Amino acid sequence: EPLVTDGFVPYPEDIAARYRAEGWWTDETMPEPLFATVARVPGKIAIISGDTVLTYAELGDRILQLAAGLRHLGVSRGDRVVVHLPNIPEFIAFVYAFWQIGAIPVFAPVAHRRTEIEHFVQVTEARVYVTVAKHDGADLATLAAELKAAWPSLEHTVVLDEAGGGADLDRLLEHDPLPHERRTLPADVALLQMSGGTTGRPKLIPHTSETYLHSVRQSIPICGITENSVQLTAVPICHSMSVRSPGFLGVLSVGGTVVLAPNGSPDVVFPLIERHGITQSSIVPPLLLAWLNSSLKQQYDLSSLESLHVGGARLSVEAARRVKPELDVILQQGFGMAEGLVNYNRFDVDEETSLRCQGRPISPGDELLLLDDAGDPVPPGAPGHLLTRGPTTIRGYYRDPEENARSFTADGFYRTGDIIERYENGYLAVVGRSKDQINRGGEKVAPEEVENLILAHGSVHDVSVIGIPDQILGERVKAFVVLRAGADPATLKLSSIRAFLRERGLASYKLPDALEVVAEFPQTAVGKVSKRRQRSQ
Ligand code: J2J
Repeated sequence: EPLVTDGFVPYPEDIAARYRAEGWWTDETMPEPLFATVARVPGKIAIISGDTVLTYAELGDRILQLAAGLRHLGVSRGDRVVVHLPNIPEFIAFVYAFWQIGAIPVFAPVAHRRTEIEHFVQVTEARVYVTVAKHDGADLATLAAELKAAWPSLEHTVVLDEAGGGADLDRLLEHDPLPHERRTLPADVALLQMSGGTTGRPKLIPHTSETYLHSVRQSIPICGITENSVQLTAVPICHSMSVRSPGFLGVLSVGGTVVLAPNGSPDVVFPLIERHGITQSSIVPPLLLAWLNSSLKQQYDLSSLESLHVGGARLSVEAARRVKPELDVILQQGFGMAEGLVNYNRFDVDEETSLRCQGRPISPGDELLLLDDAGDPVPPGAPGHLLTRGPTTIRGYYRDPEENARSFTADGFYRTGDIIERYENGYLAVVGRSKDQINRGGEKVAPEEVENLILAHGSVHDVSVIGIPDQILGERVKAFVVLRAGADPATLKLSSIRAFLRERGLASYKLPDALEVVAEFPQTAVGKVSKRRQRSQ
């Protein structure tokens, strides 16, 4: 029997039937492609992270042992669990262990703090929270204890030490491994991913094995992933680019090797590329720029690198042009969204397309609409609002009917908030955005979320948060603030607002990079804050 997850918007039955008949949705659940590889090439290396090297057999055993420990805690099919880990092998082991027992992991970026994590626990009624004791100076062990005390649904916390081990892990590993059997169905909700967000709270994206594995299977050949691939994970591991585009799911389903880096800075990743013969990585534009601009480039042998998938934010044509001559790799631009749709440039495109476009859809089932402001289709090459529907794209956010009424049309198209052009050759270019969101080097910030927290500051009467241009990140976060009558302007420095937001437990990438105190905000004709005019000030 399929699992009924309340708050999940199902696909209409005729459409689901079509996706299955076309072979886009298959009879596979999340762990099965990996365990097929474990059976095929048990001795091959699956994951490398620092000094840790795991073969497929070891990874498979580790997952089944963890699955047994989690089952022993009473975790079972349909339970929501929050996984909040850095780029360490335990991220992969835990999400597969949860999939193995049919639980639904929420992929929480490790940069998230109390505000975001508490929201996820509350909305999903999570039963388990998995994290590390400390990250980037934050005491997550204390956060785990506080959340457990505050939220009755949260029965178990697993706090790993910084190396990924510790007593909590040892306890989970005390049991005999669970046999690898199917405990969930392909149409069950398999995971919840965070959306970029435009509202006060991050929204959650429910994917099933059917939608997610279709995306992975399509990505594998387009990104050239084979059993000889050695993939570098240099952006946060919970991001779609690291998970499924083509991600560790892609690599582990064909028997390649995944190398985890704690971050993407050249001094960290160049030695890894040389040492492990990295062939592919999916990265965001600021990382690509850091690699291009690094003087370390000459000191390491980067010749194993074949292709770089660059996406998540706009890449300038100038930077794109430098990739081939300076790094001698294929630049594969992509434009995707955690909600589903993914586009990549194919390896055989002409040079201009590879520099200027961000791909075309990966699934023959993807439907794209490009509409003008009045809702009419635009001609080829003209900018339009992108709406999409298809076998990798969700029909609604998790437990959020109000947002769904805004973000999805009655016939199930997702309003991406992106403005794109589509050319005669089928390739797309992202040219703008209509949603109120800041894309800070690929990390998405919802102004409203930051504004709501700043409004709680005693000196603040009103606030407006916008994105301002940045050479490296593309955009940075700026807050305009109107002081409360009588408030002391000296209490409102950028550093004090940042400290205030940190104390409230907001992820650091959302903190304002700039602050300006103003007497009033520019208004639109209807008396709303004109963010457009603030941007041009
Ligand atoms: C401009 N904006 C872009 C690009 C995404 C693969 C690749 C990326 C993501 C991702 C992903 C862009 N140029 N090349 O999930 O699987 C902006 C758009 C989009 C939003 C989605 C994947 N590539 N964007 O970035 O959910 O605004 O997914 O709607 O994080 O990023 O963000 P996210």
